[in-house]
Amino acid sequence: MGTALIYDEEMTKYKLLWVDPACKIEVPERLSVSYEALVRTGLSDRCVAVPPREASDAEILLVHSEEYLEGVKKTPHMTLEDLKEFTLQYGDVYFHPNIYHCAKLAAGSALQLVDSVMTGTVRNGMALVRPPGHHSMRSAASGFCVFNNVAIAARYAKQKHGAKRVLIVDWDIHHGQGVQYCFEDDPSVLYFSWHRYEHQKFWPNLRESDYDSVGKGSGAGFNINVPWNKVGMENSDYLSAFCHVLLPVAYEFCPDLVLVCAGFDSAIGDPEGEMCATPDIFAHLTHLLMNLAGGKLCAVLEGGYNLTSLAQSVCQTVQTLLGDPLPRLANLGSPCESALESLQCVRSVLRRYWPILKHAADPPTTDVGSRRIKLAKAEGEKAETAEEERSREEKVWPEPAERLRPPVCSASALPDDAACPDGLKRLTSSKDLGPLLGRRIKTEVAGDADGVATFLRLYTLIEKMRTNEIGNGVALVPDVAAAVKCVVQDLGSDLVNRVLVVCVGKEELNYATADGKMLVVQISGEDKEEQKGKYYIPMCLKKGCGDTVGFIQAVLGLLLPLGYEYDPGLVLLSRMPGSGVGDCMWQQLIGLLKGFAKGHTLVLMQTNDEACMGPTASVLLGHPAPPLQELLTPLPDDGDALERMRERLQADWKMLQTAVSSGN
Ligand code: X5A
Ligand code: ZN
Repeated sequence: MGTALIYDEEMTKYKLLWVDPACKIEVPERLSVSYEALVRTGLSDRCVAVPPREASDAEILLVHSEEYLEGVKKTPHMTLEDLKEFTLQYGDVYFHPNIYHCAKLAAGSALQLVDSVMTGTVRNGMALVRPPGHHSMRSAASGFCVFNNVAIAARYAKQKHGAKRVLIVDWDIHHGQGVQYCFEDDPSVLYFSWHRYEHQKFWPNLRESDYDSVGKGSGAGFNINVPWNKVGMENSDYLSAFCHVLLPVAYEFCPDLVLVCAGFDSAIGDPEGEMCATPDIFAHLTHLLMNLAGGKLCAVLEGGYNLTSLAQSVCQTVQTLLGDPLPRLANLGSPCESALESLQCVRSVLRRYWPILKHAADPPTTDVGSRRIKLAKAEGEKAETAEEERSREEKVWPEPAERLRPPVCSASALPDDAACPDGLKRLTSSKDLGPLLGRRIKTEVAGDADGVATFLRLYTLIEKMRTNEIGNGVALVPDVAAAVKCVVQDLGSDLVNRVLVVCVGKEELNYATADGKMLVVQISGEDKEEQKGKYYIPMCLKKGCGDTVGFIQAVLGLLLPLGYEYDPGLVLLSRMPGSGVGDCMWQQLIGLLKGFAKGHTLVLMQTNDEACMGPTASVLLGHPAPPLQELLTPLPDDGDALERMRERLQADWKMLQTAVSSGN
């Protein structure tokens, strides 16, 4: 099950033929440098090359009007003057004698990708296309776009492959108004877009790009706009939007297919977006979507105008689709006030439609909407100073770090009589512990044969992860609680800098974790006493871990943001026997946690809990987790508990914030 890559040099063969400052950034090199970067890094060789094809008239008409298609069809035969005139009826777009051909190939590429993914030829894939699509409307070209590639692909997936629900994630920095208009009243297609908005001052300057456009009629709630009202948004702002808005809704929506309007003008250095998120953020955005829809994900290129940033971002995306370990996102800042205001607004309008967001806070008290008009009036058309222009163009950022696949993906450390799942490498416990650890084992677990065996199994796995000889691993131990204690007290901090300890189920964890070397997050059905300090976070679910919606709510809203802010060097996931967590939820949890610590996840399970070895091994080996079906309405108590936890912790953990700080 591979990753498809669609590219054809033909789509570089059109360009702007006259002077138009608004269009000069949309150049053929966008495509060639992206592809060359994939070739240079060896990524393209690891993909399945799928050829594009032309979309048929019937396919284009799934989204566009006959009059519009007929109009575009004439462009290959037009004179330069006619092309200019034809172009004039639309905004920020240009035509060229070869663009109709390329536009058919771009839309057809998206369809080829959908076919490859929906038939199971590949697991996922990316199409590098020009022209982009998300601005084009039923009867109009717009913003460099001729046909709406992704919108056509969504309709096609429904019609040809029977997809019931399609999620479109538009991480391009412009609002894909064409996609919004296409599916506004359609509950079978959920459209999420974040975009530079600046209270309507940024192109395409539409009132309906704001957070309160949630869809119409039966499609109400299925259109999600996150307007960015300031430039300079960072990784933490993007991740917050995913954790606190998109992912909860996406899990509740439960798509059969994920389409990404993959524009990279949302990355640092882009002259259009002017944002500050680094190219490696796209590895995480991609990863966070890869456990939806059983992994069926199709990314289709949209914008991206800084050639360096674009090529790096494309590589990060494709490398993630291929399953390579995720880069660590060090020094994640806290989301900015403006981003939080947007998230608070959009969460508050969505809570009526999505039970999983039911507990979201009220909108901010200051009226964000009125600011739109006021600001637009006050600032007007402010000319950019030379200084501002320079600072916009001279952004520098480090090249993304190499993402090395370990020689062994997954390993196991098991008792001799336990079977090892296919694909996992069975390790025999190392005996060579070095002088320090040798001393510890003598003093602390002497005489306890089980304790010694556990210690050796964990040590062997952790040590091999630390040196990147193995990616992840699973250990079967006689007593999970004792094993966690062993890591927390004896092993963890000697070997790894920060360990994120995730405990599923009841477990006595009465040892100090105050120094930040460990962060313990526990999800259980047990009522826990009040949280002690910053590094021990017990989340109690009223109906226990079998309550899938409560569980995923806690994972997305609490565990993920904490994990991103903590940036662990190792994740220890322990499963208490009888926790009640369902297999699918367990697999989703492992899948999501693999985004931390370069994929170094150590799963601890009890020897008599072997039944879930298969599902565990499957996700550790890189197979997508099965979708969580039929999420029920979460218990109000759990929502409240989550909110109280957030309230209590957000001073220490900035990524937990979902609203502006009180007083604003
Ligand atoms: C696909 C895309 C941008 C159009 C900007 C027009 N279009 N000012 O990024
Ligand atoms: Zn764009």
